[in-house]
Amino acid sequence: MSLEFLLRGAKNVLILGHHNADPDAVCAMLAMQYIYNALNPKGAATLVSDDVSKLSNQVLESLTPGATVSTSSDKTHDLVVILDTNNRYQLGSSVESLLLDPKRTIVIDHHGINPDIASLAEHTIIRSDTSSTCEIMFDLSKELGVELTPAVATLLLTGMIFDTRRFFYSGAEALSTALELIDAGADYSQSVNSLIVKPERSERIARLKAAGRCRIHLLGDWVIAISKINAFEASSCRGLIELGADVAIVGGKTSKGEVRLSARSTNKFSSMTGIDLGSDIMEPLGVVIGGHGGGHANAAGANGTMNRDAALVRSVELIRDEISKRNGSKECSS
Ligand SMILES: [Mn+2]
Repeated sequence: MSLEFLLRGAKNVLILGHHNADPDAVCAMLAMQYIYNALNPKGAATLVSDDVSKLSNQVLESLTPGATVSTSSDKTHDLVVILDTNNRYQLGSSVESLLLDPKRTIVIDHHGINPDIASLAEHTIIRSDTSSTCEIMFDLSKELGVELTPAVATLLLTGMIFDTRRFFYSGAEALSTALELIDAGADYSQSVNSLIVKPERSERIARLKAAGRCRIHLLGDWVIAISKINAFEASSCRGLIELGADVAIVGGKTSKGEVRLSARSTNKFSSMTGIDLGSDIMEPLGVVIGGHGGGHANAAGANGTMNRDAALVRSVELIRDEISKRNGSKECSS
């Protein structure tokens, strides 16, 4: 069944993004709503995410004041479109309950395919070699013959700039898509400005604390930094990478007793070792903390409820095992 057929035939579409929806997810959701209404002007679309990241809220306020992403829906939907994740656990528990039969569900995503995808959606557009979901949305708009407004083009460019870290993690294809979006009216400086943040004092303190508590493990030539903090785990990981780590893994514990692990690595680390932080490290650690993990080669995470400290110790062992599995037996020390 084609995407066009499904979108034209649905009266009330539920458009979902992953929990803590980032600008790629949120901008793709708004573009999906636009494309759906272009094909089906009488249709109603509801945008839902368990929660929207602080940066995404800033992007929404700056680019589309008035757009709403709800945390739930009490309407009856006849089609679900899931964007920027293909894993039900990344949706968040409150949103998971809104899911429909896989026959009535479409997934559009650029992450690695989750093996349980068939239980989630029968219709999938998964392009793992694409740098962002927004880039896929632009390709789909062309395939569907939907002309974008400059405002929607700006949203898609913003999602792309965010997910590629300003084209640091992308190839020529993403750059040429960005130029096409600019040709379609996207405002580059508006996109860039919507993403600029000065971290708040609390976040800067968390990053500094993570650096202060950091344990350094030297695995061959690689520098692995492990730390604990109770908030801003992902930001702390990025901070540790900027300080010089090849891999940073930070474990957090929320006041509700939730355990969160965040991991980042440099491109050099993943390309030279072939280690995928999502499938090789965070998936098994998700089990250790009594939850689920996954993500990208360079950026991954896991959520659970227990064993934070054991998981951090295990993370170094997993990386050590993966390195020696791949390149024989290089001596490791910590
Ligand atoms: Mn994305």
